[in-house]
Amino acid sequence: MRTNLIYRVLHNNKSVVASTNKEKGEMQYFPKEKVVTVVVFLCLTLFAVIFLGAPRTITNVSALDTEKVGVYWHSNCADTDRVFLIDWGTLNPGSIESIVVYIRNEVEEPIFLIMSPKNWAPSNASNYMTLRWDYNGRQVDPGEVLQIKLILFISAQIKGISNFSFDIYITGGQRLLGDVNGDGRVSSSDLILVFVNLGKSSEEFPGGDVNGDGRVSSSDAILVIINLGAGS
Ligand SMILES: [Ca+2]
Ligand SMILES: [Ca+2]
Repeated sequence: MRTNLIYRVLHNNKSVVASTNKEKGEMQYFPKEKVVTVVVFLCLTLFAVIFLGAPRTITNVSALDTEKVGVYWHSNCADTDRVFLIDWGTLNPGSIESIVVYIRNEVEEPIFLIMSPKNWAPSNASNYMTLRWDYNGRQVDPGEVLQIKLILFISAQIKGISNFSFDIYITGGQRLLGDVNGDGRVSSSDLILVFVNLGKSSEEFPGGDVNGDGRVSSSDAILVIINLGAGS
């Protein structure tokens, strides 16, 4: 087995690194500059792997599933503009992506919008991503079009996932009492929205006026608390 012993010597008035082959008793000389370059490269690589980690990006596509509403890329809601698929592009951990769509009420009665993500693949992807929208909870009349921003939050702690998908289900229905953000269930997120919008009128933030008295107040927060956990 070949064993090398590395040590520094003075050779022809230049500092060099010498390698002694114990088996053959030969002395080999290497320029100091080359050895320093290799050592620096290895140190930088080690630093990058340990402290920066490998570059991480995530690709993602969402299919759109709708009932009672149509989702379009533009406000004129042409049939050729229907949104069937949302490509979120390349995402980075800790980033936020948003996409603007136009949602039209396509039934003959006023509705409230309900949106929920589903069919996460892999299933644990939902631990690291949150989908929200800026729908303010107002009633949507037949044929009326709302501009809505869908916002995807990617956790900085995401790991083990480089590619995933989920579907976005958007429908219309009756308002579930206390479901301020229109995700079909009453949760702490709804309570936070009420507190953030306290004092606003129902025109400014319709979803927060749970009891319909025209203003977002602590009474609405109480109703949300009473209904916590309702919905799917
Ligand atoms: Ca909710
Ligand atoms: Ca109220």
